[in-house]
Amino acid sequence: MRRSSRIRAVKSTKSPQSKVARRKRAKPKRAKPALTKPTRTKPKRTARKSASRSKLPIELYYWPTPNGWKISIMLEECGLPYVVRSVDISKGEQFSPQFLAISPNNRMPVILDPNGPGGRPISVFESGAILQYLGRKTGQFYPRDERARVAVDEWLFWQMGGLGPMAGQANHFRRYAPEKIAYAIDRYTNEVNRLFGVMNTRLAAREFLAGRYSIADMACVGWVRLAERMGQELAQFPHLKRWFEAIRARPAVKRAFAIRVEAASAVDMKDPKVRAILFGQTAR
Ligand SMILES: N[C@@H](CCC(=O)N[C@@H](CS)C(=O)NCC(=O)O)C(=O)O
Repeated sequence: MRRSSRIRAVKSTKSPQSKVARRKRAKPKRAKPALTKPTRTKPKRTARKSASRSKLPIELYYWPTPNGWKISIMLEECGLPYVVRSVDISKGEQFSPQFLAISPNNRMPVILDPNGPGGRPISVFESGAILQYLGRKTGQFYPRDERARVAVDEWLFWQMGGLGPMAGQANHFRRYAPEKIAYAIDRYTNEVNRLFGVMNTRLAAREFLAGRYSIADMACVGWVRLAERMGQELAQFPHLKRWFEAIRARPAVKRAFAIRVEAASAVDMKDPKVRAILFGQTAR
């Protein structure tokens, strides 16, 4: 398994919260501070606590799909230390109570940042919210200037509400549906084709979707990577192809795409047990 130098481990996520909980439980009891300097005791301890938290890596709850890649790309681009916790969605790990506590929609990706706002831990679910959070945290790939930020948000939300869901449905009806329903296949394949065309037009006059490389590009690139599965030929979209090749060649993106989760390569989407977990979900 090839790993980024910044990634410490790929671990299963039976208990996403337990690490934080353990950390709290394991904290040794400190001796009561001397009474001579009572006012200095608390701020000193707080500063020490957040300084040690700032050294802890971000935990990325992950499975290798376009939604997962968005976040591994951003973490790699920002040079943030992180560990990958695999969430085996083919085995139903997304439904464990511990995971639901940080991801109420039972979907990955999720991040757990030990050094969140105020120096305290925070978890974030929904890939768009995670990208914005990391962009604000690091000041990278998410401009502060309001006009530039609006442009990034437009394309980020365009991906979240359009490209991602439509590509997901195209993939489902083309590859996983038990019957080949021509109407559904055409509807979603055509819609992805239209959306690729929108990107292609946008990229005719710009290097990246919002001008400069940003979280909006990171959100979209994984879906373009899987163009064939959605019945698309990149040759039909020359500007999109140029954009995709430029992003794919970035060292951080190469590292993110190189993260291997062995269990994911072994998943058989024809296995009735896997299909029962992933498809036909209803309210619980
Ligand atoms: N809107 C969510 C979508 C995430 C999503 O759909 N994740 C899929 C994998 S790509 C998942 O966790 N699926 C688990 C399941 O279907 O039970 C986001 O952008 O974070």
